[in-house]
Amino acid sequence: MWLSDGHPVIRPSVLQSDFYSSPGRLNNCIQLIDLHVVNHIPFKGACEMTEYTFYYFPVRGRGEAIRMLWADVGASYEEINVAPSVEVWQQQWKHKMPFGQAPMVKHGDQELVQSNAILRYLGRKYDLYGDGPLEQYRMDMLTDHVEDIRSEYSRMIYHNYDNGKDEYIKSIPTKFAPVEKFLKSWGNEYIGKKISFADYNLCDLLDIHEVLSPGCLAQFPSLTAYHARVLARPHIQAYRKSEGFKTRPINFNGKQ
Ligand SMILES: N[C@@H](CCC(=O)N[C@@H](CS)C(=O)NCC(=O)O)C(=O)O
Repeated sequence: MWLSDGHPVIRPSVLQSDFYSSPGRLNNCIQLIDLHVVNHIPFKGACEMTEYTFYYFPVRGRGEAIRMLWADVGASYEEINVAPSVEVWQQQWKHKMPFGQAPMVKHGDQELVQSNAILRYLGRKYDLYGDGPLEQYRMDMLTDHVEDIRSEYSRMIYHNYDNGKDEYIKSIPTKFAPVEKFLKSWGNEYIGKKISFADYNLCDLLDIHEVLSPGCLAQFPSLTAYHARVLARPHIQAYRKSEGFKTRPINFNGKQ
């Protein structure tokens, strides 16, 4: 209901000069252009056809795995930047989020929150949640591990970058060695036999660690091959060539 409270939903038909005067809005415009490129749908009227609305910050953060999943399945979405400024986030959006945090996805009349729950929802919807209890357990188990690492990474990035970065980098092998071992012993192309919601999440985690410490995955051959395999998927490749992806910072404070 709160979506109809007058906040401007950005559509191609309103790509007017005043939109370019605000960085947040410009970012949304870029996202819509990417939507057109990635999903091969006609630009005119594209928004009328979008299935999802994504409320998030203009960063990769906890949104990127969701964006990757949508890109890979060819789903259409429009993105609302909830933080063109910190004040706008705090005054206009934060209290509207069930847990006071983003991302949030609007799908039909459902408002979905908690990034991992959103990924699982999409996983169920698009048959990206493995086959049978064992595969699903493996996806859940690695998603929990990704969450543990992501939380620690975020604490370092936002609260202890200058003093904590080196120590964090030293801990990277300990974090990824078990994942290497699991992927190798399971022997699949992905976590399961076919791609799943959990692969986008793990792939994004690998991406951001390669940015933090280039070459840090090289000591893990299975993980390196797995990472390359996910990135080689045609829709993922196209998505990563888009301006929206290329210009989107990893984190809100510019540290990476
Ligand atoms: N468990 C939540 C965590 C969400 C979260 O930490 N969101 C951050 C951005 S990634 C946020 O909204 N920060 C702003 C705030 O807390 O005011 C999820 O996975 O969605």
